[in-house]
Amino acid sequence: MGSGTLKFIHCADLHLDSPFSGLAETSPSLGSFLRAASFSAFRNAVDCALRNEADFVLVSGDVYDGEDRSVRAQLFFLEQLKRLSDAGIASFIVHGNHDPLSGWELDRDLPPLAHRFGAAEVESVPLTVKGERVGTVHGCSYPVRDVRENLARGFAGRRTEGVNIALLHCNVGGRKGHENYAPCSLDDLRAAGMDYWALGHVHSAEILCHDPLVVYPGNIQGRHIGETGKKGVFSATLGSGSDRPGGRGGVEFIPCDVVRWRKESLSIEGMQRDEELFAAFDRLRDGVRNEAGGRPVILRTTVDGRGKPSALLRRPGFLSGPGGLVESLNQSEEGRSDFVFIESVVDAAASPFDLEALASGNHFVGDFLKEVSAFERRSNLKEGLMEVLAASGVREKLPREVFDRVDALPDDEIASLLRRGTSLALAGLLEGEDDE
Ligand SMILES: [Mn+2]
Repeated sequence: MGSGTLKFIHCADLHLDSPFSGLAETSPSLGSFLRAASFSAFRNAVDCALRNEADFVLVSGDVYDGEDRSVRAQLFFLEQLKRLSDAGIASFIVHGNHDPLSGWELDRDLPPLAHRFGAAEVESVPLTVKGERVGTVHGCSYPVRDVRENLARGFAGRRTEGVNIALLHCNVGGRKGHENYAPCSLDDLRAAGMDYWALGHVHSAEILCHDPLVVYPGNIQGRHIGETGKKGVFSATLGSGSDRPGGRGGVEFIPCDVVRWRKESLSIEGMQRDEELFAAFDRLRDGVRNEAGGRPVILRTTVDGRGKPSALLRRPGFLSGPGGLVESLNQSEEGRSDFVFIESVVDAAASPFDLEALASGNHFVGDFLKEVSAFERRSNLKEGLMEVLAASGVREKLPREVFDRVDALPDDEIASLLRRGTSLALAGLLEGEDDE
């Protein structure tokens, strides 16, 4: 073994051909852009390996989004591995819960320098760089989606001479929000004596340990509003010298995503005019656009604070629906490559009135608010709603389909409708409607 430094790219959770369900219906052009996003992000990762002249690339599972992977996704993946192989860059792949080996797959050859690990047990293959053996790569794929055993233990006792790298799709330390597949502890990983654990499964980038390096790169492209912020790969280095193989390791995060998801809030605190709300949306959008550095962004905005435009937000049809605020703002972004598309506006704003002071008053508005809070305190809002509808004689007049919709409302939605209704009623009672 000689001396030197190994350079490699570690990625995971490509989820190729991820459908981005939901937004495609809102905007067909955005839909087709998003449909291409997981592919473009992986192409960026491969470009990065070629540009940095990486020695090899690691792919730690969930290459495909679905067990029955699309032909397009399979052809694309092979094509990208071939680009690496043609440039003399080896690739090592394991499969995870989204793309276990049991799934349907085309019977095609991998490029010469690509190696895919089997699922029967941990497999160890020589790591050769520029014709010289520098160490070993160990890995194991999922035979089926639902792997509940601790696969990390199978790596114990496999360390060989030189640099040792392990690939595994797993849940370290029972992370919440991720299925508990191939559960293991950080101690299980440390015990195997590897130099680098190339993990997959958790969709946010995280370095669990620096010595040895234990790394989740996260997915390469956010797929929904729950996956916000930068997504990409780690560019890693490890010493391959015989003095301390695997030492002097380091990682650097490199974004590869082509569209970014963000959640931001916008405060209407103290606002008196609609003009101020629109100006605030413009400022928010410009700020988000600047920070994204040319990448398009899909943005969820929560409007909060107490101000006069709260009544505007609650106007039926103002926010969503045809011709509403969201649609209008999005239309003005069409044709831009650095668009900021508003996924939704969540109304968490309050009216400018001091509800507590009003509720304690001995007048009609005070009585109204006392009624509202008595209703809110009920343990079962749906039951309460049905009683009110029956007592007012509305219930028997409701058409069947309307009644069914009311009957299907969960309590949290009834509470939110009640807040909106209260705010609208207060605006009418205290300010007077100005547009009738
Ligand atoms: Mn995944």
